[in-house]
Amino acid sequence: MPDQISRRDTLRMGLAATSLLALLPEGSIPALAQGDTDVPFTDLPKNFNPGGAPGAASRQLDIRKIDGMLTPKDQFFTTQHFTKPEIDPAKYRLKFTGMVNKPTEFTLADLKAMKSTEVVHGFECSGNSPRAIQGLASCGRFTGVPLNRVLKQMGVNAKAREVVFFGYDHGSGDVAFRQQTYKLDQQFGRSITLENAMKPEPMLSYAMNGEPLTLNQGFPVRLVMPGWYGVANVKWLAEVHLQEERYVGNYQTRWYRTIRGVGGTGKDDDPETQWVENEVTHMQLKSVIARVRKTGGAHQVLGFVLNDGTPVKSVEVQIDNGPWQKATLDSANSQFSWKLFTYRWEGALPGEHTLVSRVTDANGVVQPTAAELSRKKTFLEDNSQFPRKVMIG
Ligand SMILES: Nc1nc2c(c(=O)[nH]1)N[C@H]1C(S)=C(S)[C@@H](COP(=O)(O)O)O[C@H]1N2
Ligand SMILES: [Mo]
Repeated sequence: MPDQISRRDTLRMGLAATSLLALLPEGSIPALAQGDTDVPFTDLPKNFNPGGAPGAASRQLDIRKIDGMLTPKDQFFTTQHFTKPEIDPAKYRLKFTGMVNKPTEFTLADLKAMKSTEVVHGFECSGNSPRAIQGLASCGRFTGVPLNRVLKQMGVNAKAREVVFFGYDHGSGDVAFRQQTYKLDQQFGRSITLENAMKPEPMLSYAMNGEPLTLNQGFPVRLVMPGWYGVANVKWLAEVHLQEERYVGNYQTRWYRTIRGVGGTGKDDDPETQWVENEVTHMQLKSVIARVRKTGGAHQVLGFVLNDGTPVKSVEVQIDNGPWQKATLDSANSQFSWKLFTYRWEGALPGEHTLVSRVTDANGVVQPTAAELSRKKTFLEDNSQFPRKVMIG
């Protein structure tokens, strides 16, 4: 019956077309065409050099160079407190100690032999801000073993509540106690609750973008904490220690905390003001304009969003205090990647312009302005809107 056949064929073709559509990248970053040029920013500090001197210990990402989801390993930002430990991969050991049923040591080969997973993880240092032109941020595809699988295999004592991660790096650090500051040898350590450690995301990672971690990124193994600030992602991982008590190491409870005024009229001396102190944990919702290119007859504004993994509702761009306009989120974005966005700017006139972006998440949280963050006394967790200045030629 030709009629039926043709109906079936039509149906099949329709299905094929639908599934093809689902694969087509909607709103992906338009590829650079020949003749496209970058528009210069006029808000950069003099002698702006985010890459630092060759071989410098710390490096920032030149966000004007972002052209895709993954940051190449030779551009990925890096920062740390001490010198970088050079570890012989053949001698590497990762120890699990404390309140585990079977204290265990893993070699790198042991970890690589386990079933692996991947996550695209975009993160920033909690000290990243407009002052650093937001260069303490990057995004990589990390491969490794889920921490919860290792903990479950080993068995955790029912009383354990805290999981502490120590790096192989250490050095002299300032440890404050009341009016005294001591210079003491410190091993880099950070902790999370056992509840957070048992979530699916934390990963013992040994590869980024399909290659072994670089020395800068924590070779041979680092903790990857999707949705958390950089500091939680302990590099050169040496030991995972389970305990019942809170861990109060220097880089947990003192260096990485934020002090904010809450309540009252907003004046510091208002007796109604409460000064709330918190540890630096999940990333605060932020968007950044990174790059502006002249392309065809218009300009393309490109930027990124960082947050804790909550779905993003919208990103908007405002030009010269005009109306907020919706930007397009990139189809390659995933829950814990940075979220790339573009905005097509039509009819830009020659001269200097101010561009700013703001992001809103699915819970209705809106990225604050700098003025709205004025009650935050300490400089970490600056997720304020970042107005940029560009010169159209
Ligand atoms: N072992 C160790 N891990 C560490 C640090 C450190 O000093 N030692 N610094 C943390 C901080 S403050 C940040 S922002 C990130 C930076 O990670 P990256 O160098 O891969 O970008 O590493 C974190 N992990
Ligand atoms: Mo950091």
